[in-house]
Amino acid sequence: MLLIKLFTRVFFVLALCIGTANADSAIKIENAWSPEAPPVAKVLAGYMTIHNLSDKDIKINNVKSSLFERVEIHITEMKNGMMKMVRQDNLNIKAKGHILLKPGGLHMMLIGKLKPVKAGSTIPLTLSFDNGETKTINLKVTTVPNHK
Ligand SMILES: [Cu+2]
Repeated sequence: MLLIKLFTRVFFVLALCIGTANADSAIKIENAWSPEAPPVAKVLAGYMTIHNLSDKDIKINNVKSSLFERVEIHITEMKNGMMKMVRQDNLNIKAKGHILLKPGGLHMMLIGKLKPVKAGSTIPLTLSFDNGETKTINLKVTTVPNHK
């Protein structure tokens, strides 16, 4: 009888541990925002901070939004004295590190707007990572920068 009780207890603790491990996410996204653009604009930008809380590097496989035809990750660079945007596929986030997407640097390029986007509303964005995680966040559409 005692043995059964003990076994039940051990099993319960084990189940609890597995449950916690599954609930833990390696990715944390903060300060997601998009500057308000004129209604005619078909392309918008998205900014945020993406943290990798795990001890392994994680790459961004894909980003999409139901309000846009497609989403790309770009970096703004100076090349031969010209500002140029370079597409960043499978962008890496170092173990225990983070990437900062902000005006003038790394950013999400939201291409081919399908519906009107007004200040005060949100843009849903779904990011998938090579650790198997998928995260859906909302970019706050605002005139006020939200980055730190
Ligand atoms: Cu861009």
